[in-house]
Amino acid sequence: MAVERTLSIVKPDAVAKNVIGKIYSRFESNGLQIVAAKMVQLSQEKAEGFYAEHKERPFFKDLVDFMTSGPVCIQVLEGEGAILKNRDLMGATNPKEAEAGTIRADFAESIDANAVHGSDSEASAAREVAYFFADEEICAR
Ligand code: RTP
Ligand code: MG
Repeated sequence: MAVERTLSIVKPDAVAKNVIGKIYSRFESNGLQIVAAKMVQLSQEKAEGFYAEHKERPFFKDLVDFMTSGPVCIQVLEGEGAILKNRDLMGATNPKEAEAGTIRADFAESIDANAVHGSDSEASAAREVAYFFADEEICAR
């Protein structure tokens, strides 16, 4: 399987719950390496641009309000099959439907406050990594 990079975000609810380390630990113990990381307070404009694919959806405003409600941790994860592996570790979008042992089952409260984001395809991973990180901010391992 190819080594991939994917974009991950620990969302404001999980940062507020003080579980950044527990979430990072899930990545590290499942063969994913953190090759870039930063904590930021997203502006409305930055959050809207990030979730542009959802701008016509009824939940768009709530999503942007939530993502700007507090700091987030943004990281690039690298590893074999990293994109799908991260999505598997995250669990379903709605934590009520997420499999036991997944990040969302263990740390998320609701479909809005669902603890983590992860790129959902090779194309979105490439776009999302470049949206938040310059090449020189990613540390090859
Ligand atoms: P994410 O992009 O944050 O990793 O989440 P995802 O791929 O699992 O879900 P996606 O369909 O991309 O939706 C982005 C975020 O919008 C919120 N959402 N709310 N009320 C709803 O029906 C609804 N659907 C999606 C969720 O917070 C989701 O993470
Ligand atoms: Mg998504």
